Amino acid sequence: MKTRAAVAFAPKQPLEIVELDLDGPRTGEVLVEIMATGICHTDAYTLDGLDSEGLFPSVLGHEGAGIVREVGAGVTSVAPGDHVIPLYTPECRQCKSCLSGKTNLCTAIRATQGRGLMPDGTTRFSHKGQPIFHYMGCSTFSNFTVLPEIAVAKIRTDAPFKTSCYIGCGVTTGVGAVVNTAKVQVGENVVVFGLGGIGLNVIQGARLAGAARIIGVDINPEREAWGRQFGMTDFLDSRGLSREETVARVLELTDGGADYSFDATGNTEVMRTALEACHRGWGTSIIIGVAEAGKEIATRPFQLVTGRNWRGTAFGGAKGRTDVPKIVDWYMEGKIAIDPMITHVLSLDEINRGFDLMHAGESIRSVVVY
Ligand code: NAD
Ligand code: AHE
Ligand code: ZN
Repeated sequence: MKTRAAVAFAPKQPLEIVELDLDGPRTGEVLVEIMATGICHTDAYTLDGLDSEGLFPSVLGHEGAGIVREVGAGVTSVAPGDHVIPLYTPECRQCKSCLSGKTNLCTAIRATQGRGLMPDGTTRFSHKGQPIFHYMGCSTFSNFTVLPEIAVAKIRTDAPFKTSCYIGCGVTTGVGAVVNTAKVQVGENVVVFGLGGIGLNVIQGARLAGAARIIGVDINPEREAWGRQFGMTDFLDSRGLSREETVARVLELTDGGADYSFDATGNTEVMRTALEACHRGWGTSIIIGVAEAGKEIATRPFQLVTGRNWRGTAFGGAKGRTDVPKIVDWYMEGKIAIDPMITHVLSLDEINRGFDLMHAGESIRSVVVY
């Protein structure tokens, strides 16, 4: 079949809206009509050539929601007409990682996914006879895409696509980092670095968990009002502050340091600040941000010797097929907010504007509606 898609033909170039050929679903695969997709900073990072796994030409996008239109042989868990959210972290329920109960990082198809291919080692997309790579196993910047069955979460049919697509990455990542990875307890102090599409969801996750102080740190002063809207109690404008000054301010506000800090910037210097802003003896810093290829984190080992912990989280530690439908329920029941964070709704033809708005700090989330 044919599908309209925004294709990343080369790094640092605007996406091009073209018609692609799309092969139908094979055994264990499903064809999904994407109804809406968010634009996450990770898409921008890959488009900017900063991802060590980045491949071109490819169809980016990993934060979508849509409807199953066709299923391949052997597919039993979803059927045409089902509403689904694509999962860049699938859940096979059979691999060592899924069975461990210790991680959400299913390994069933990670190797081919990282090479921009379906599990059988081929791509379903092509343009003028040339193969086009998949991205994060999702490629939601295409109106139609093919996904492995284990990489779709079936969701309720009354959830609007325009907002629930954000659960495909940003909402689940931010809220999940708090409730699944950190497991923040009532009365604990939380510090969030970077109040964008992910960090604001960390804030609302911290509020949900009953955190006492929720401190937001950003270099964009306009993010203060955004943070307060979702439960932030204190804001620190870190423009012009050294690491030591930022840490000192957090220690003052928290009586010695954060119980949990979160990096939602992807900046390795900020990651160090976030670790050092943790409470001596027990504070844990959780890295959410994705750093550009070649960057490394550093700190004095003394920071860890004296009881601070450094951890990371992908997709908020959520097991996609199990947890995503529950997060959709939380949204539909009003436990978490999504609508105000969708600041811009665009057509596929306008998708490059979504990247510009993100880089200019003018959007929280832009969503493309097909
Ligand atoms: P975003 O662009 O919406 O937000 C980033 C925020 O960080 C902005 O408010 C910006 O002003 C702020 N910021 C930038 N530099 C800063 C600094 N030096 N100090 C303080 N604040 C600073 O991006 P997003 O979509 O929220 O994504 C945030 C990060 O999370 C990205 O690195 C993205 O790739 C990553 N991410 C990771 C996962 C995961 O599973 N681990 C999932 C989604 C996104
Ligand atoms: N490909 C990059 C790493 C990118 C990365 O860490 N991705 C996160 C999701 S970001 C969503 O917006 C993730 O899920 N990581 C786990 C995984 O298996 O990819 C690199 O550095 O090579
Ligand atoms: Zn993302």
